Amino acid sequence: MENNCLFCSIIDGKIPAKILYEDELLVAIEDIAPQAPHHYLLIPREHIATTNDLTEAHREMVGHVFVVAAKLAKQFGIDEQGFRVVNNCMEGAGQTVWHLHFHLLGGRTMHWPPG
Ligand code: D5M
Repeated sequence: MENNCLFCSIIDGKIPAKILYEDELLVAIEDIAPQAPHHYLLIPREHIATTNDLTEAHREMVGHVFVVAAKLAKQFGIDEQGFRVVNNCMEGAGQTVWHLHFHLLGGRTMHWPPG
């Protein structure tokens, strides 16, 4: 738990969010500003600021994020159409919340390359 961290506060129940899934490693919530019909955030419980701060110790957690993303995609029926799992690392890539998180986006056609 990091002071003044939005996602730590959500994980701690101090700020409300629509929680879709949680386990010992992560919490999945609805994004407050959805960029697609389905837009969820997978947030590790551990406060890690950015992908740059990951170490070998996080290997299991990061793998788990993708396993849970696939399960949620199936649960919400976006697995066949296709979906994206996105991590924005640092301001230049669009990161605005400094607690590692992965966007799960689906329910519309995606374009490549992303903006
Ligand atoms: O993504 C940060 C994401 O966090 C962005 O899509 C909005 C979302 N967000 C911000 N505040 C909230 C709250 N309170 N609940 C749910 N979602 C939230 P980034 O990749 O850092 O730009």
